[in-house]
Amino acid sequence: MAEANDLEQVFENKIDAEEKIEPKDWMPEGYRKNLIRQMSQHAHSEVIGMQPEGNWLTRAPTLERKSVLLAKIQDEAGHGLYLYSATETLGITREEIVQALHDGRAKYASIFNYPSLTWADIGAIGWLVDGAAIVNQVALQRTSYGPYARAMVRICKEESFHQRQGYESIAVLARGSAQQKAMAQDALNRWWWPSLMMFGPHDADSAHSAQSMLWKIKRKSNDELRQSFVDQTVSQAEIIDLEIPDPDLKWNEQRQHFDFGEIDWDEFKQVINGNGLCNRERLAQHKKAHANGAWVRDAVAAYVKGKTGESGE
Ligand code: FAQ
Repeated sequence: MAEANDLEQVFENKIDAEEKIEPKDWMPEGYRKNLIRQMSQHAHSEVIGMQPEGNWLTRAPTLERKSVLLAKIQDEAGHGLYLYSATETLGITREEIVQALHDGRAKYASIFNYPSLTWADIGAIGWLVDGAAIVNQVALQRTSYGPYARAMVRICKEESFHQRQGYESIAVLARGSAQQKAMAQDALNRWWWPSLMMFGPHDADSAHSAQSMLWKIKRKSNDELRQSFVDQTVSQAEIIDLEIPDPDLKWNEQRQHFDFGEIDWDEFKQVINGNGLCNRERLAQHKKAHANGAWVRDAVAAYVKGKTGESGE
């Protein structure tokens, strides 16, 4: 018992001293489980997030736009892979992680359950969805678990390029013909509120936040991050002469932040519980792609076994 207390104390001291917790370090079971939950969901988001963008690959308006979009989508796959690998350092297999997604036990970001209806949506995803993701991920570079923090450093660099290419793409539409501008505005109208939902419930309603903040898994709360995103995005919309679809949005001199309207939390709950516009389609597509890739996993396992005599699974 004394030994367990000592281990706990060493862990707490490291957290207090801003030292990273590494895979071989002792950690409380709750810390490990919470990290597996958040990191695997983050990985799933990166991978499922490829679907709404992939929808426009064959219809990108120019070869250059297509190349950029293809590179971006491949980056997202890479982010998923770093994050799956980082999650595996916590003692769970890739197979178990993917199974949890397929069984509906693991979530992925609500935003990817909305459809990408027009080319302007691709700009909006880069500008708003990657923009929101970066705000969160910059804070996560200082998360207490070493492999997660290190994965975030590279991911943030790439997301930053994604955000800029999305903003540039929607800016071109916004200063184009009246029809193109209307398409850009329509995309902003549809993606704004789901982007704010990406930060999760209000702090007071967030099941995991208090403990995650104590363990320094999360460095900023859901509401703090959401506020930063709103504050930085309002002027970006102004520059390209698009209007944020929120009549309650206004600068608050006293708080030195923008006030903004209330999110439709019923819609949020519906989406995270599997009833959004595209939940079924996204999961079905993932299951299909996973089944189609079984031969690759089998071939790798057979190759590793042939080389080492060990099972490659
Ligand atoms: N969607 O107690 P909290 C990207 C769930 S990457 C779905 O506040 P927590 C790149 C939450 O899991 C975007 N579920 O939870 C890209 C929990 O349910 P559980 C992904 C949500 O973990 C761009 C319950 O509600 N980024 O976009 C959402 O402390 C373009 C209670 O919530 C990350 O995942 C939601 N929005 O805080 C790719 C960042 N919000 O698990 C392609 C890492 C909450 O008990 C194209 N994750 N829930 O069943 C985080 O920072 C946190 O997990 C939060 C939620 C902030 C998302």
